[in-house]
Amino acid sequence: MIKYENACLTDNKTVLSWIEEMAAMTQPDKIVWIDGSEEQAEALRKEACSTGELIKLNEELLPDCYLHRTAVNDVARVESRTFICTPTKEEAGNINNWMDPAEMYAKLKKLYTGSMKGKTMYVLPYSMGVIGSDFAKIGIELTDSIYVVLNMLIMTRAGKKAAEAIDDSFIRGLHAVADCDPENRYIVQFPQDNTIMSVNSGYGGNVILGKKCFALRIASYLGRKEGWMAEHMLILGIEYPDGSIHYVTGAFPSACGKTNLAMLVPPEVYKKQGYKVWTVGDDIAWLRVGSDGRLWAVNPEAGFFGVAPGTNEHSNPNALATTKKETIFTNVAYHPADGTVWWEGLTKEPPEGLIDWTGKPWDPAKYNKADKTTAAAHPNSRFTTMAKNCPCISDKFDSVTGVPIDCIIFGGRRARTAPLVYQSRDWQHGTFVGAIMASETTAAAAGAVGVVRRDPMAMRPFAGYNMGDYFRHWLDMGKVIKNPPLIFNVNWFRTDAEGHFIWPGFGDNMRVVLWMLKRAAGEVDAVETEIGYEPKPEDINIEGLDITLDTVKELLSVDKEAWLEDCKSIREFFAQIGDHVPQEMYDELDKLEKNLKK
Ligand code: OXD
Ligand code: MN
Repeated sequence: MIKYENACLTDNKTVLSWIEEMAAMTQPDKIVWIDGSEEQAEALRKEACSTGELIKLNEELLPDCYLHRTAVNDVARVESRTFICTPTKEEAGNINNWMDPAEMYAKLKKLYTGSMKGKTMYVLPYSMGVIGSDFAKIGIELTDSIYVVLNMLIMTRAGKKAAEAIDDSFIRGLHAVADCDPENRYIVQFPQDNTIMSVNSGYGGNVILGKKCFALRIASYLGRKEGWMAEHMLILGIEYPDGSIHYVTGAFPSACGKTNLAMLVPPEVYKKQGYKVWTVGDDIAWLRVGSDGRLWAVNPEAGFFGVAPGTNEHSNPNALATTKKETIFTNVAYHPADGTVWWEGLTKEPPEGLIDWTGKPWDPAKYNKADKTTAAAHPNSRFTTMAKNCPCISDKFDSVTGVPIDCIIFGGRRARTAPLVYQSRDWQHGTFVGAIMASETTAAAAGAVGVVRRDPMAMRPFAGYNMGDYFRHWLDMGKVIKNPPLIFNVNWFRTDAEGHFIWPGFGDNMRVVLWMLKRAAGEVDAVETEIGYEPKPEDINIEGLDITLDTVKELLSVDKEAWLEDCKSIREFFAQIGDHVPQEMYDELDKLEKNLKK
């Protein structure tokens, strides 16, 4: 029998024997249950400050905020070391890394054995979703990192109440920092075993197991099995002057401004009419069909794990305001003179005397914008912050039913191909529109088109099973959603011949979202094009903007040659996914090509 340092929060035998087995393997000195109390969290923060794991920031300027630095070789999710270990490779598909589960368990066992010697194992029960709601799922993360515990306390609903809701279907997560050896770093999902194992990393996305590992990879697998959807989507509510609120979800690959859209500030023209925006989620949506036949969404998380660089008063004042208290900053720059933090883009000029994200004095003279390695904050530096502190958090954030969705928005970063917005003809076409999502790097100054990365529904790194079967699940869901949301694609990043962005973006994206909501309400006509329905240019409100109707026409133009080229790359990508791609996706592709060649 193992000895717990404090009261055990469950007597569930499956849980206890799993903890026993994991403890026998990792051999911690102590085992501590995390109860979610402020006293325990505060004691852990103090302990982490005493060892240097955390640095306490200025209590006046940033109350209850801390800085953490990861190892320099451990600063991002590592897709190359992330595995989906299903019994057969076919179940995981060609897009995921796969290894035979028995082989992977044996490999991991070696890495975990004795890895917690001299350390404490924390047992953290948590819920993704509001405890007690139909959506909620319970997990337990075992970790040897206080940083992980404190992040999970922000990002999930963790502690005693979650422990009370545990049953045998709980998701098992084991995390050990071990030697933080990148050559032996593994982030592994065993979907059939409800199990996540992460070793040799201390960085957010690899170790905050409730987030990508559970709420997307494992949950997408469970969603398919149980008839719901786990998606990499923000959830946003738009309040009209009459007080009604209409909700949309949006899936975007990284670097497309997803957190900014989730917390957008309405342009003046709408603000003065009384429009407001409410954030339900910035990263993950769990979606179920309601008894009214509509699709309902919850955000299973309790916090935001956002990218810091580029966040400022202009780009995202709501996110910035959220980080002003009870926040953990990871790999940002430190300003010892006043105990605050800084990152590129926070202010025009950096304060003097910064310590860079690696802990060394930063020399601004050596900073070169084009070379990210010279930055004071790591380009993927983060804030972990509480949703409840967000000024525009929705009052439905804690709702057990979630919110009904009128529109699903897909988007990517395309210099030329995708127009500002288009609507799919129906659910099947909408699934295709999501399946062909892509983002490309743009050499902005030269206007050159960069490399295209296909990222279906922004789920490429997060689908817990074969991508072809994931498309099939979307099609199947379409058959049971009687009143489905409309599906759109947007591109905020269209450039002119000189490579300048044409659309202002940020809060002005609301102008496009409002057109979508009008479509959903049947209040506005659209023009049928080769790729789907587009707005009449005059239906995009440009009042107060520095652009003309001609610019909107340009933003909506369809470059048939570029699209036909794109079709070739889509066909190659579908071939890469393999023979699980549903025939319906090829039918849509054929139709698109035919339309473009007409
Ligand atoms: C994230 C990501 O951190 O998508 O949200 O990478
Ligand atoms: Mn994400």
